[in-house]
Formats: sequence, structure tokens, C-alpha cells
Amino acid sequence: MHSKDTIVAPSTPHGYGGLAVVRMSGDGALRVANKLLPKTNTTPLINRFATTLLVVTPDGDPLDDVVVTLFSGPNSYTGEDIIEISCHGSPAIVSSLVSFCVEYGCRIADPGEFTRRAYINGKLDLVQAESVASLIHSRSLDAAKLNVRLVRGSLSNKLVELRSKLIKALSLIEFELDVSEDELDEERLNTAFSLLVSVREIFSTLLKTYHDGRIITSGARVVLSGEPNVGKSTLLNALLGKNRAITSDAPGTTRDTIEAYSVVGGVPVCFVDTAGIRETNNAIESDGVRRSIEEIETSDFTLRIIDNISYPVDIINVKTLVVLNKSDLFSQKQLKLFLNKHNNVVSISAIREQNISLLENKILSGLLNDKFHSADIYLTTSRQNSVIKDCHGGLENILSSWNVLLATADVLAFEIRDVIDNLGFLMGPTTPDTVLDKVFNSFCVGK
Ligand SMILES: Nc1nc2c(ncn2[C@@H]2O[C@H](COP(=O)(O)OP(=O)(O)O)[C@@H](O)[C@H]2O)c(=O)[nH]1
Ligand SMILES: [Mg+2]
Repeated sequence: MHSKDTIVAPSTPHGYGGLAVVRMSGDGALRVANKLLPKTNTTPLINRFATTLLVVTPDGDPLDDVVVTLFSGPNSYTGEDIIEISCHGSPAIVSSLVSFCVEYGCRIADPGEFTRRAYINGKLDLVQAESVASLIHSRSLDAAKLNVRLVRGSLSNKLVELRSKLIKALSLIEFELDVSEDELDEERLNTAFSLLVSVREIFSTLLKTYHDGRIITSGARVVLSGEPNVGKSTLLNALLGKNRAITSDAPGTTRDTIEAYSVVGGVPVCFVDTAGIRETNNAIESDGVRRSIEEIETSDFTLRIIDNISYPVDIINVKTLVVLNKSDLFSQKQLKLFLNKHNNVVSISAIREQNISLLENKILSGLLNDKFHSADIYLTTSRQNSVIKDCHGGLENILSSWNVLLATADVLAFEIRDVIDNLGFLMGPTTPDTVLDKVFNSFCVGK
């Protein structure tokens, strides 16, 4: 990585569109932008001012009428000079613009390099930078809302607050180490203890948000399982509101698993329709059955679909919901009797699209601890979860052996410093390059 290079990349996806955006960042951005303009151009580029201009090829032929905006560093996304060119959305124009920028001295940006520079230049911390990638990949409005809160610093601000409490506790202990001769100052130690307790409590609250945070931002896999012909594929179509899967009264119609995306109560859900589970001698179908079982094991939630009220409902599993389909085939009396006996079963008619919203509500309750998404801050990545887990564990150890540690205050100080360093690993700037590569490689080029 040569941070002195001026980098260039298209920021919009490849393909035809009304507009496309090409972006440059670095000391040379303004110079390169001026080279794209005709020699006769007299309109200066002004900071944060959108200017309509003609860009030309190196031979001086008109290429496109574009809008150029300069964001002078350090008050820009990357902290460096940025030029954004909004051109007409033809891949030919975009690739020509990028190659002319390279000809004039730019280098093509690596994936995530714009955001990596923002991080290096102190514009974002690592939690915020990671959330930029998640924001771009948001598959529901609620996922986007949660990610934008993270980009705007909801979690980072909380972590800064926790770090300063830890530093305060550490400085109280270190003060004791430096000044106290024989008697330890009880009051100062008690203050340090309470600070550490309050930080541990917040870590513990944060850890509880990870399950929901991951499901809301990364989405959930929900498997439709059950014997052939119970109506799994018909239900998939009802949940999607369109005909995605082939349905038929011939058992074994669905041989392979079918995946389809939808949003349930703000949560992006990948529904997986399976072949259904039954004994079969058909090699292709039995492979489908094997895959159905694998899917159930790795999913976040399973709908166990039945179409028979004499079916033994013996599934006691928080990750599984029993759904009685084809309710239209039973009398009200039969249904009532069955549901009274099994109050955790939902009855629906997939073909008539009856009770589908009730079912969606139950799916949401099964997926999330709090289906109203009411926490202020969520942990969303496994990296955040594992670092906070380590920090929480570190504090648990310190607090549970507080009296022993007081006898060796330097060990106590060392342990607290370890928790602070761990937190730094999550936010930057003590994060090793290997972790940075992992974070930024998940980005698209141009961000
Ligand atoms: N009466 C009734 N028939 C249904 C319902 N849902 C599905 N079916 C029928 O049941 C048969 C099997 O459906 P399908 O979705 O292919 O079952 P799968 O093998 O579990 O995927 C088809 O003939 C569907 O039309 C329902 O709610 N009521
Ligand atoms: Mg099917």
C-alpha cells in the first residue's frame, strides 16, 4: 500500500445507467482532473462546488459532459483531496475516464482503499469502517438503518466512553502504585472497582445484542422442512408473494434445495425450500434428503410443515416451529381440537394464503430475542463479538479475584491494561495489518 499514490476507481457498479461516478483520492487528484479538461478550460474547480464541464480524451476529442466536484483534504471522506466525476452511465465512458486518469498518474484503487485511507487518516475508526461495507450490502431498510447508526459512531462512541472509564480505573491503581507507601487508599480503590463493574455491565449488555444484530444485518436462513407433498414449495411461493418454486401433487417434485430472499419484519431472510425428508430408493431424491438434513442443521430457524392432524407433534426446539398446512381441508372443529392440544403450532393454508402474516410474526419471534429492534446499539460482526467477549472475560477475572490482585497491584494494572489494549484491537489504532486486510478486502473497489 502506497498511501502517497493518487488512486482512482469507479464507485458505481459496472453496467449501463443514467449516471456513473468515478472517484479519485490523493495529492494528485486535482492535477489529474485538470488534465481531463480541455486546454482552453478557464473554469476553476472550487472546493465542494459541483461544476458542469466537458472532459476530453488525451487527443482533445470531447468524451462526455460531466459534473466534477472537488472535496479538498482534510475535510473529505478520505482526509485527502477527492475528485468525484459524475459522468453518463456508459461502461465505455467510465473505463475510458479511469484509464485516462491512470495515464495521467493515478493508480487503480484496491478494494476498500478509499475507506482504508479514511481509517488511516483518522476519519473513521475500524468499527465505523466495517459498518460502511455492511451498509453497502444492507438487504433491508432496518439493516441499513442499523448500519448507518454504526457508521455515524453509535458503537464507537460507547466504546470510547468505556475505554476512558477503564483508563480512569487504571490511573487510580497506578497512582496507588506510585505514591502509596504502605496503606492503600480504600476510597480510591473502591472508585476503581465500581468503574470496572459498570464497564463489565455494559459489555455484558452489548454481548446480548449480538445475536439480533447479526440476524438484522446479515440476515437469517429459514428452512422449510417436512415430508414430501405437505406444501413446502407452495408455502415458499406464498411467503415470497410469487411463484418461485414448482409445486405439484407428485411427491418428490422438489429434488434440490431452492433459495429465495425476502424481508420479514425488517429482517432479511433467505428461505430454503428442501426436497423433504422421507425414505427413498431414488439416488437423486435421497441426495436431496441428505441436503435437507444438512440445511436444517446449519439454519437459524426451521419450519416443520405437516398436513395431517394425526401427526405426532413432538418437536420441542426453540429453533423449530411446527406449521399445520392445508387448514382448508379440515373442519373448524377438527382444527380447534388440534390447536387446543398443541398451542405452539400455527395453522395456515399456503394455497389460499391464509395466516401467512401470523406465520411471519412467529418466524420473527423465533429469530430475534427482541423483534422490535429496540436496543440503541447492536454488535453486528463476529469480530466485535469476540473482542467484547474477551474484554468482558478479562474484567470478570479481575473483579472476581480483586482482593488477591490488590496484593500485587502491578499485576492488577497489567490486567486492566490488557483489557484496554484488547478494546484498541477492535477500534484501531493498535490493530495489526493482517486484521486490517481482512476488514478492507470485503469492500468493493471504489469505496
Ligand atoms: N388444499 C390445499 N392443498 C395444498 C395447500 N398447499 C399445498 N397444497 C397442495 O399440495 C400439493 C403439494 O404441494 P407442494 O408445495 O408441491 O408440496 P412439497 O412437496 O412439500 O413442496 C400440491 O398439489 C399443492 O397444490 C393448501 O394449503 N391446501
Ligand atoms: Mg416441493
